[in-house]
Amino acid sequence: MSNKEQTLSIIKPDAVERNLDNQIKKIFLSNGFKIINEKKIKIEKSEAEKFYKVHETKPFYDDLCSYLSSGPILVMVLEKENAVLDNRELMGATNPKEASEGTIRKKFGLSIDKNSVHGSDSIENAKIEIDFFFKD
Ligand code: IDP
Ligand code: MG
Repeated sequence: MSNKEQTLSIIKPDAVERNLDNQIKKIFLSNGFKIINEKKIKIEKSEAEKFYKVHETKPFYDDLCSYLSSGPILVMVLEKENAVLDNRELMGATNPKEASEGTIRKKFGLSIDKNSVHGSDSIENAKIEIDFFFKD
C-alpha cells in the first residue's frame, strides 16, 4: 500500500540567482521525490506577506517578505511517501550553520535568511501552500 504525500518546496531567490535550481532539483529526484508541478515566478511583496502570514509578528517578517519577493523563485509540488518530513530532513535546519552535513541548506545556504529553500512544515500546511501557488 502506498502512502503518497505532497509537500510544497520553494527554491528561494538566493539559490535561483546562483543558478542552483537544477542541482537542487536533482537532489530531490535522487532522494525519491517526484516533481509533480513546478513554475518559476516572481511574486509581489503583498503575496509574500500572505504566504508568510504565520510569521507576521516576528521581527524578521518584513525583511523575509521583501526577500522572498526580491527575485525569481522556483515553486514545486514534491511527492513521495512521507514527503513533508523527508523534505524537512533533506533541507536541514533553518540556519545553514546548524544544518547537518549533506542537507541542502548546509550545502547551499548563505545565512539564516538566505537559506536557499522553503518546505512545508506539516501535511495541513502543505495543502494550504500548494493551493496558494497552484490553485487556479
Ligand atoms: P523554516 O523555513 O525552516 O520552516 P521558519 O521558522 O518557518 O523556518 O522561518 C521562515 C523563514 O524565515 C526561514 O526559512 C528564514 O528564511 C527566515 N527566518 C527564520 N528565522 C529567522 C531569523 O531569526 N532571522 C532572519 N530570518 C529568519
Ligand atoms: Mg517554516
